[in-house]
Amino acid sequence: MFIIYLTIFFFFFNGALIIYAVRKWKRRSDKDVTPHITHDTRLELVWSLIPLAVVMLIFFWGFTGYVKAWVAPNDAIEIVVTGKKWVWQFEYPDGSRSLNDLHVPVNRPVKLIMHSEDVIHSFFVPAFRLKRDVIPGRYTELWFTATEPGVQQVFCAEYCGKGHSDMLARIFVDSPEQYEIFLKEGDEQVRKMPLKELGKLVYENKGCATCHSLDGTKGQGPSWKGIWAKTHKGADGTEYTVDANYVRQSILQPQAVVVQGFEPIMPTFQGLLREREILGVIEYIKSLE
Ligand code: HEC
Ligand SMILES: [Cu+2]
Repeated sequence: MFIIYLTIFFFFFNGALIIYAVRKWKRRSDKDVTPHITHDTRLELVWSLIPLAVVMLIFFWGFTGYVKAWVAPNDAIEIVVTGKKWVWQFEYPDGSRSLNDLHVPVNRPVKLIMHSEDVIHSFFVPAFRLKRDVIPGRYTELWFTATEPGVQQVFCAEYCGKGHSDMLARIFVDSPEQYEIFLKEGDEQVRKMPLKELGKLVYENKGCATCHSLDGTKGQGPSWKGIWAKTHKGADGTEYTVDANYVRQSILQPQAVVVQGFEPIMPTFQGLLREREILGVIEYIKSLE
């Protein structure tokens, strides 16, 4: 606003000076002779030093704002953000983790320390006017203070492959009490939702959907359609039955048994899914005829 008012002032001030000069020194007759003028040191100093003072004021004012926008306060909560095809993973100061759902307490500065495990992603929170690249082999940072409880959408804003548009996360701005409960027990959904629905939610929100289909089509991973209680073959030909223990093992140690015809590319979800979420996935797979 300072710059706008300054600009409006000088627009009218300069305009008035021009009109005044044009009228005062108008050539009135052929006898008017334009005097030979070289310079006026006093005037030149005035029109150099005053603008210099004004732009210096704008510079330092803007610079302090810039530093404030980029350097997190010392008491900020530090959360490590990992981007990987095609999920966002968050790790909190107490070691607990979450996938695609970032919980932060309201009115506390939060600093995100971000890096990527594969290609360049970009952490974009339109509601907070925040966007920054997430790069393999280098940390980038963002910080913010969320001032209203609620849920905000996060996008990946750097094209990173087939699942790019599904690389979504949400920021839950919690009250301090809700945040403490989240750190201890997981969010409300994890604690209260019926298992089957929770499993569906895990499937949609935790990245399973980028590799596993529900309709029988083969993706990067096998479809989940109708696999419950069936006997499948592993890469080395050994047979196994899809039951609760097997599904649990597939989630925590995906490389223990690699399904025949697939690459061992499934990442482990050890520490990323809570016990109840794993039970939910089991119930959900059971329900897929
Ligand atoms: C990057 C792709 C990818 C993601 C993401 C992924 N998986 Fe997988 N998954 C695979 C592949 C590939 C296999 C087959 C090879 C293997 O068993 O390791 C597999 C196998 C499985 C199996 C065994 C299926 C069978 O027919 O025997 C289960 C169960 C499973 N995944 C569950 C999950 C769950 C739950 C999630 C989400 C929390 C998930 N996967 C996320 C790629 C993925
Ligand atoms: Cu991405």
